[in-house]
Amino acid sequence: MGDWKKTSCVLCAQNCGLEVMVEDNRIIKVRGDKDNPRSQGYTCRKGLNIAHYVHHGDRIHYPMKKVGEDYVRITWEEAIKEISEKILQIKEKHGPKAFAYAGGGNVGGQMEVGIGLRLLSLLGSRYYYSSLGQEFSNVFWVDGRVAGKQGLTSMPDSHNSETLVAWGWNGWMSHQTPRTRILLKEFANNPGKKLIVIDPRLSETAKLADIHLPLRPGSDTMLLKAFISIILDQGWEDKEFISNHVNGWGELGSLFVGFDAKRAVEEVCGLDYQDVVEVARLLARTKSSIHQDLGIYMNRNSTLNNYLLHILRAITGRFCVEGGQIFPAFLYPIGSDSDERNPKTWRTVKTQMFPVLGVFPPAILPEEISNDHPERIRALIVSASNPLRSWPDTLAYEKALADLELSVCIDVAYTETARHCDYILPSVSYLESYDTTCFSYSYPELYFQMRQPVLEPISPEAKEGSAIMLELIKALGFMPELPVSLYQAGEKGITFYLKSLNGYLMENPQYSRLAPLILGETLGKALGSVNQALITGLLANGSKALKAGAVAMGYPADITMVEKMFKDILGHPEGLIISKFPRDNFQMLKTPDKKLALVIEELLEPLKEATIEREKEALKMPEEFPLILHAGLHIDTVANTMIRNPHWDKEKTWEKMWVNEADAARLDLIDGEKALIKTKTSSAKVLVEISNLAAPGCVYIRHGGGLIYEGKKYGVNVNELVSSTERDELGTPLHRRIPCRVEKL
Ligand SMILES: Nc1nc2c(c(=O)[nH]1)N[C@H]1C(S)=C(S)[C@@H](COP(=O)(O)OP(=O)(O)OC[C@H]3O[C@@H](n4cnc5c(=O)[nH]c(N)nc54)[C@H](O)[C@@H]3O)O[C@H]1N2
Ligand SMILES: Nc1nc2c(c(=O)[nH]1)N[C@H]1C(S)=C(S)[C@@H](COP(=O)(O)OP(=O)(O)OC[C@H]3O[C@@H](n4cnc5c(=O)[nH]c(N)nc54)[C@H](O)[C@@H]3O)O[C@H]1N2
Ligand code: SF4
Ligand SMILES: [Mo]
Repeated sequence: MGDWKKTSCVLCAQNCGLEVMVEDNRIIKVRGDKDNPRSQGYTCRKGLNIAHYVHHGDRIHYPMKKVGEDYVRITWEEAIKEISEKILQIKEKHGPKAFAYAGGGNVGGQMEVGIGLRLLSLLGSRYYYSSLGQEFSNVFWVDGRVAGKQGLTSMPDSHNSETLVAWGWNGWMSHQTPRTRILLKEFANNPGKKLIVIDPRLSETAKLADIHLPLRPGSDTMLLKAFISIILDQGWEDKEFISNHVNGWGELGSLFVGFDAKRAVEEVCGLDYQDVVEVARLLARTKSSIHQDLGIYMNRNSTLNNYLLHILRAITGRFCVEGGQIFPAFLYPIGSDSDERNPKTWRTVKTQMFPVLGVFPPAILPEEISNDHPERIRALIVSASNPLRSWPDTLAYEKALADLELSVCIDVAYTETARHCDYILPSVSYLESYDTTCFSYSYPELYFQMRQPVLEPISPEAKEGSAIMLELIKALGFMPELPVSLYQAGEKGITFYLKSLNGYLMENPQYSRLAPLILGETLGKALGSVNQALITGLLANGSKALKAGAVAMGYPADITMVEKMFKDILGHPEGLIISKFPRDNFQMLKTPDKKLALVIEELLEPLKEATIEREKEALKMPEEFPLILHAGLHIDTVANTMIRNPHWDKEKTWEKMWVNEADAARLDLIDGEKALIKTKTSSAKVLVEISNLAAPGCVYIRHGGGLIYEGKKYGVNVNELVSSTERDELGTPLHRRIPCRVEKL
């Protein structure tokens, strides 16, 4: 028998603690890890199937290069040399704007991003694209204004709420909060707690709801405005909270006066007015929190809706309070602020798009590559992301990759994207390396887990993504000659090393911006892992609040803190609490006065213009495409594109399209037959499944279909059906509202 080893699931952002039994370097059993302080033994079906993520027939075993239509094996030396030479040629000829970096990390690990972004900036470019730019841009942008920093997004403190609103979130399937199913069952069974689901369909989560508001798809703006006006009309707003913690309400409040909530609710949203009034009361008068998700994020009016959600929470006094919306603690932020009002913020050459949180939206990338602007993107490094299955408009992406002068894919698997790149470089998987993510939010205690390898590298030649990036940086000549003493310092413990590094940087201030690279290179050698070295760097650069909280827990207040904490981290592969943040959650705000800055000038006009008449008109579907395609359900047979062996999905959901009974009857569709779905972009054959989970007027295809495994394609890649131009003002795709029609075959 093998041993149980502690790790975590890497298949969604929850990173639940797992224990795996390993025999002959294979995972043979999996169970939830009760010792993990955050997930406490919780797992879902996907976590229990994690072996499929590492053991499958499409792992990449060595560097490869495309020659004609085939890939040939090359050595690491050849790969790094050829890629860096090509980069230098492109830089020389076309300048820094020719480079883009995509991905670099996903829900399982992000240590590579720190090095990848520095490579990009050493080349002189800021064109970083990631999946964050196709779901969170709108909320991150709104947070930048209201909370004072992009990406400073509040999380529902749902385990302590009395009312939980699931708004465009199907938590039963997608999780997105610790121990979700336990939480949802608690709400369903406890008469003192109310679960409200705002979703056009009777989702698995809606089936558990105390009140389900099956609103007309896309009518969320009207419902939000209605909630706010009802609360104001009833005098239910929290006046004390508003006067103590909110700036700008005086100016905003008048915009809701005279809004005909009843008419909006009944005529636009198609809901029962009394139900809506009751939910407004629960929002205002109980400990409420709201979890919004892709039904809001990837939908029309996303920026405005996120803004209205902030207004709703602020006037009901739900920010920074127990059971409300909490700004979580973190070791490192999810990204760095990029305010588009600053003239130094880059825009793209073709679409003139700006980044949010330093991230450009994937929907524009094909256009930024396939054009004839002299400064178009010509070289792309993509890592830990699978644009050809995950990002909108697969066909445009295929063309774009072919248009590049250099494309490099770093992955663990021979993915749909890898198959279109000039070079494929093998990374060790998240279960074969040290890594961590910033998504495992907690508050006020800062939970942290550094995953430790539970398997030997399955491909002996595979490396950490961060180490690969570092190799490229060295080959490009960006790394100075470092003194041997710095390499040796790493052997003498982390404290000694950090002092030596500080000394070196004091003497060589010109290299300060290279600090993480130097750390990764020198301490990384000593520790045998660049990622581990980077984590010590994150600890050393932790915020004041983090350090004060660590000292309060007994960590030393000087530079020795890092070594002590790092030892504890290594000694707790199940994760641990490393700091306690101030209980006063308002202190987490980045606005100068620690108040919520509720006025966003740019959104005042759109807010006024969102009238009942205009919304009614805007919600009409075009005659040619009368149905709404929900392009990508996140159900429990999907793990984004992380699991490659299709056979773990016994229900073969990759070929299905869900449709409700009335629509099926109208379209003369029979359960189990093939039908044709057509969008403005393309068409596909799908297997009809008639289901009461589907809302009238909508059809559903899961996310992550179209997998190519061992040369065979499985089902529909829904991103082939969407155009990259179906996006909003921040570049977010409208995947929850793709006009389509379905035809009987
Ligand atoms: N099993 C599983 N879990 C996952 C993932 C996975 O691949 N598989 N992926 C993870 C990731 S990266 C993410 S981002 C999350 C996504 O998690 P979710 O956002 O929960 O995923 P969706 O399946 O898109 O569910 C969105 C819900 O919004 C509803 N909706 C659609 N249109 C509207 C509308 O107009 N208004 C409202 N109010 N609601 C609407 C849909 O009916 C649907 O129930 O899941 C994570 N968890
Ligand atoms: N149409 C449509 N498209 C969608 C969605 C939708 O609802 N509809 N959902 C979107 C959402 S919310 C998200 S978050 C994205 C996710 O899309 P992506 O950013 O593509 O993320 P993943 O599919 O999780 O994984 C990406 C890649 O990481 C690789 N990988 C796994 N482990 C490692 C590792 O250790 N190192 C390296 N280098 N690579 C590794 C995997 O093999 C995979 O190729 O998809 C989005 N795409
Ligand atoms: S997929 Fe998410 S919820 Fe399921 S076990 Fe993994 S981390 Fe936990
Ligand atoms: Mo996501």
